Amino acid sequence: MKLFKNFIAGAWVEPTTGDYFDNVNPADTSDVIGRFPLSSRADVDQAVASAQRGFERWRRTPAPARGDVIRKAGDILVRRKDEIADLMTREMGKPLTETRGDVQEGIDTAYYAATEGRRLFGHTVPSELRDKWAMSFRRPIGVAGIITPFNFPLAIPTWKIFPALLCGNAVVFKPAEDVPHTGTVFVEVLLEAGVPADVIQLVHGTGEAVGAAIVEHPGVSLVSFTGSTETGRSVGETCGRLHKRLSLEMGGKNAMIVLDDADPDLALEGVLWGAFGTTGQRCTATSRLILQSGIHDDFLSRLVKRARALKLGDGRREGTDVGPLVNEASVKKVERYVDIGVADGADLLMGGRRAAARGLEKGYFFEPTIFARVEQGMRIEQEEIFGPVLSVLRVESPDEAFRINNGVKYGLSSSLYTRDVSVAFRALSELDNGITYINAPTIGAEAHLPFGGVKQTGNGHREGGWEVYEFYSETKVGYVDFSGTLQRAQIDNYLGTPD
Ligand code: UN1
Repeated sequence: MKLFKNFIAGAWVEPTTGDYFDNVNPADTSDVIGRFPLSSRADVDQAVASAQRGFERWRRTPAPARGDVIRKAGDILVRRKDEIADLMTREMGKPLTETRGDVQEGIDTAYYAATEGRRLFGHTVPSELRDKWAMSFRRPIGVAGIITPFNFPLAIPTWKIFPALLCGNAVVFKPAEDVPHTGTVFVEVLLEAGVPADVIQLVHGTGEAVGAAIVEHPGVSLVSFTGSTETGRSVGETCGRLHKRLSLEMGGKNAMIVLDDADPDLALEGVLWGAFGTTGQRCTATSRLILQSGIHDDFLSRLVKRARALKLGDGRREGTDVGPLVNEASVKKVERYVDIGVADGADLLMGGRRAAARGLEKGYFFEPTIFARVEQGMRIEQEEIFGPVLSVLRVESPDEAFRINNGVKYGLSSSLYTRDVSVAFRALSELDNGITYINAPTIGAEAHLPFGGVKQTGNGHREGGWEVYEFYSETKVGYVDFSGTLQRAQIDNYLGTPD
């Protein structure tokens, strides 16, 4: 059995605990990928101490040179794309087409970050005084604690780590326990690209032990976390108490609205991909479908027919549409929500249980599940399930659909299918989400645009695009007075008449 290690202080090392956990293939639990460290606070202490040393050097490396290193990481990801996609599918289950897309998102993020090294814009503005310059520029912050989920095992770490490094910070990285192999390979890629050994640290283990130790460590100045809203709340409380900069990306309850005038074929393809892609385990998954009454019945019966034809299976096998859930706890959670939906009076049209077909018994497979007659306020309409469960609601008008879309505590993405351009633009301003798609499902964010949500999905920061660089750097202002005299701002320039 292969034993994997942490990467701390420039070396691959065993955890101080001596304890490990098994990383299993969710499509076949008899396939154990390897054993990974169950680290503790002591490992985090060593990682942070090394990262602090790394930061002192890296922050002085010019940003374009840091960008060159990240470009090389992008090149290595291009070279290893298929291999990484395969190992990612093996440890978390989604089909190869999706894991290849996941790696591609990392590549896109790398190349964007590389060029950002030659921008990182500040401002130079006129001073109110003579012979004085006023400007702002960006400075690195320190050690960044990066805590990532299982569903985009490469893309999400790259969203955070590339900008963090580009801005001159050092990183302590804890990948989700379900995807430690992808996290390990990503760190190998960074090292091969030339990230100095003490600038990146990898500490495997649980959120309770390692995640909490990173968040609480006084040497970690900023934290970026993607995961559940519940965990995010406690991360937020700790960071608030310790005055740390924090970026949170949390849950979603994303709706797709299909109006009577929409192209039904297009909407059908969209909802199948949005609801059941990644087995529904995306923060952006389409978990609510809001149908206008004129198309409701017809659309729903076509949807059920198409969803029944989705092929469940090992994501590494050609032709698989939907892979397994990631682990047993996820299956239990989805089962619990199916029971809740039934008890609350929704109509279970299909699915609702573990898949029992031959060849699937060794994995965490769950049938694509559709509930109809879902009413606003039911728990399956309000709460994030993170599985292949779609709740369908019926509305009379676009306004009713908008109200339902907005009536949840989350605000990540939304989608509207219509041919009416006025309704489409109204939706862009009325829907309370960080992202709204017109005539496309709730998933499909691109690396060069800001990603994130409103309300309890986030805390106001964005990943991706140009905005993320503001999170990973601090604005500094410089004034240079070359007049040779004391010039008092707000005072001397108002003493006489300007000439
Ligand atoms: C997530 O949903 O967890 O928008 C991230 C998408 C991907 C990223 C999603 N590019 O579907």
